[in-house]
Amino acid sequence: MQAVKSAVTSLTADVKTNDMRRDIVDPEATSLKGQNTDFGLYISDTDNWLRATDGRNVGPALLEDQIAREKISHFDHERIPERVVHARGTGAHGVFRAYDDRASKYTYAGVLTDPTRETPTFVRFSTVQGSRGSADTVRDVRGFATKFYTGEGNWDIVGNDIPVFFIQDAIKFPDFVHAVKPEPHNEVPQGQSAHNNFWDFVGLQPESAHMVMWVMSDRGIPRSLRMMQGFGVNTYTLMNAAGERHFVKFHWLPELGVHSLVWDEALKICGQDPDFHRKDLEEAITTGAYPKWKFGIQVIPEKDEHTFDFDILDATKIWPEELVPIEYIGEMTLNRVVDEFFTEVEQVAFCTSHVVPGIGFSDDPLLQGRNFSYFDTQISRLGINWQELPINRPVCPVMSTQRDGKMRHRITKGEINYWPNRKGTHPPVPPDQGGYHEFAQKVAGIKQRVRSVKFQEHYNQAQMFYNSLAPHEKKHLVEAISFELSHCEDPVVYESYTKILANIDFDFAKQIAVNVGGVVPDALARVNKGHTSKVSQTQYPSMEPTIKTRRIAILVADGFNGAEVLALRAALKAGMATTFLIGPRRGKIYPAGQKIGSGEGMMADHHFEGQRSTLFDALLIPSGLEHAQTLATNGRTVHWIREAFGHCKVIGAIGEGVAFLRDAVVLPGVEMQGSAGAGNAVVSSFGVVTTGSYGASGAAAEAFKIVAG
Ligand code: HDE
Repeated sequence: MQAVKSAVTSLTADVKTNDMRRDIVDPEATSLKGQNTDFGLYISDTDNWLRATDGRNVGPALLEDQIAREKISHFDHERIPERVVHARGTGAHGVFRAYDDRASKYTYAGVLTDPTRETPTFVRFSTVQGSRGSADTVRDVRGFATKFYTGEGNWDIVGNDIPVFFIQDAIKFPDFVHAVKPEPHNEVPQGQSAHNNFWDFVGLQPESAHMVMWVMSDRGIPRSLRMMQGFGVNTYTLMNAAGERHFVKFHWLPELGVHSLVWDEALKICGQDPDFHRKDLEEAITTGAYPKWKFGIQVIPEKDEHTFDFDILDATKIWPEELVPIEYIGEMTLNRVVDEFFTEVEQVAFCTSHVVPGIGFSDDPLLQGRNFSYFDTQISRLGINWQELPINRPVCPVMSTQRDGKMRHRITKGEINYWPNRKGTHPPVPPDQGGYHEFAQKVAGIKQRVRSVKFQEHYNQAQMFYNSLAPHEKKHLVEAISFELSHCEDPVVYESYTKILANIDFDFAKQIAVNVGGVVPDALARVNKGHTSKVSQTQYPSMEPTIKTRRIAILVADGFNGAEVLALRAALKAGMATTFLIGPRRGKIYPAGQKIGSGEGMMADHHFEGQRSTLFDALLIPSGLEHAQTLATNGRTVHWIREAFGHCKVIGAIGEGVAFLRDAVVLPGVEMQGSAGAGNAVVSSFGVVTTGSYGASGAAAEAFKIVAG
C-alpha cells in the first residue's frame, strides 16, 4: 500500500467569505456616485432612448444608441437554463467542524478528522419536480446538497432528505424524470407527482416502491428546511492511512428535530406563501437562530460487503441502524444568507464526482452514473468554466493544465500548459504529499448489462417502512397515496399501482384501493413479516425541547390585556421564538385602559385577512373582555382557531380568551379546563391547549410553559 496523506492546509471559517468578497460590489458603499454602463461609461440619461426629433415631433429610436442596446441586450440574455431537476431551491453559507479525530480509523480526510479545522460550506436545498417558480411546500423529495470548501479541494455531498431513491441504475434516470415532470403534451402538473405518467412509471418499476412510501409519507412535506434530515443516499467509501477501505453512507441530523406539515396545511401554504421555506431559512439565519445538523456516518468494513440480505450498493435500500449504527462525527451550522440569489444559489454547481483524499466511490450503479451526469449538466447550465464562478471556486490554490474555453477568467502566466515540461511546473503530487489516491480495487468479470441478485428484491424495506410508522402516520400515508392516485385518470395506472401496494401490506393496499377505485386485493398477496426499524422512519423530536424559531401568532382586538401581551412576547423572545401580533387592522391596536385612537397602542404586524393560521406554529389568545367579544363575532378569527386546531397546533388562551377559544372550537370530547385528560386536548392551569403528539405541538407548548412559569 502506498503511503497516503491529506495535505495539511490551515484555513479559517471565513476563507470562502473573503474569497467571494473579491467579487462583491455594494452599490450603497461605493464611492462611485451615479450610474455607468458595464464598461464604465457614465450615463447622463437613463430614461430616454436616443431618437431623431425636430424639437416638436419625435422620430424613430436610433439603433446607434449603444447604451440602450447594451442594456436591452444584457436583459435579453439574463436567463440561463434552469436545472433539469431540483430547479426550485434556496441556499445559505455555513461552516463544518469535526468533533475530534474519531473518524481517522476510517479515513484520512482532514475535513472529517481534524477538529481544529473550520471548513466553509454552502448548502442548497431544493424540491425536485417543479420549475424555478414553483411553490415550496409541495409534496416532493427535498434536495440537500452541500459543498465543503476544503484545503484539498471542493467536496460535494449531493444528497436528499430521504435516504433511498426511486431507481437502482442511473440509466433509468431520464425515464424517471420524464415521467415525474409535467407531461409533454400539456406541461401539467406543476410541483406535483399526482398524475398518470409518474404513477404509471412507478407501477411498472417495483424498485421504486420503497421510495414512494417515503415521499408519500409526512417526510414529503417538511415544516422547514431546517427540520429535515439529509442523506448522501449513495454508498461511498472511506480510506484510512493504513490503506483500509470502508463503505459509508452520510447522514445529516437536524438539531431542531424532524417535523412535517400536515397535508391540508401544505396545500394551503402553496397558495398563501409559495416562498414559505425560502423565507423561513432566511428568517432563522438573520435572527441568529442558526440551523445546525449533526453529521453522521454509517460504516461497513470492506470484508462485510456481502453479509446483508440486501445489497449495500443498492440505493433503494437503507442500512438499518439496528445493523449499522450511525456514528456522529461532526456538525454543520448555517450562519450566513446569500448576498445575491442568482450568483450564489443559481450558479452553485454540485458534482458527486468531487471528493477529497480519503473519500472515494463505490460500484453503486446509481452513483457511477451520477458521477458523469453532474459535471456534464453544469456545462450546459453554466459553461465549461463554471468552476471559476465565485461560488464554485475552491479556496485552495488551483494549478491545472486546463486552459481556455468560453468565459475563462483566470489569467495563467507563462508558456507552459502541459505536463511533463522542461520547467517542471504543474507536476503531479504523490499520495503521501496529498495527491488523490484511488483505492487499488480488484475488478474482474464479464461485461454484461446486469444487476446483482439482491437488487431484485423490492418490497421488504417498503414493508419495514410501513410497519415502523405511527398510526397517524400510516393514516397520512393512505391519504397521500389516495390523493395522488385520485388525480390519475387512466384506470390502468391506478389499478396497477394498487396491485403494487398489495405486496407491502394487505390492509394498507385495501384502504387505498377502496378510496381510489383500484384493485382491491382479495387474498393476502404477501404476508406482512412485521419487521420494523427505528431508522429515521418517523418524525424525530428536537435534540432538546426548544421553541427556537417557532412562529407564534397572538390574536388581538381592541381591549386586549396589554401587560400580558408584553410579558408573553418577552418570554417567547427569550426562548428565540418569534411572535406576531395579528389584529383587525395593520396599525395600532389599543389595549384595555387606552382610548381607541389615543395612547400608544401596539402595532399589529398583520390584519386577520393578511395571514392565515397555516403560516404559524402556534396561536395565543390573551385575556380582555372587549377584545374576546370582538374576536368571537369575527368569522375569520373563528376560522383561525378552527383551522389551527384541525392542524393539531398548540393554541394558548388566557382569561376571557379561553371562552372565545372554547366557543370557536366546540368539539365533543375536547376538554378546555383542568389538566391532561383523555382525548387529545391538554389544558394547563393558565389555559394552554396542546393537541397532537408530534411536530410543532411539543415545542410551542414548552414555550407556553415558560410563560406560565
Ligand atoms: Fe440528482 N441531478 N441525479 N440526485 N440531484 C441533479 O444536476 C442525477 C439523484 C440531487 O442543488 C442534476 O446540477 C442522476 C440522487 C440534488 O444544484 C443532474 C441521477 C440524489 C440535486 C442530476 C440522480 C440526487 C440534483 C440537475 C441518477 C440524492 C440538486 C442539476 C443516477 C442523493 C443540486 C444539476 C443543486 C441535481 C442527475 C439521482 C440529488 C441532472 C443522473 C440519488 C440535491 O445532473
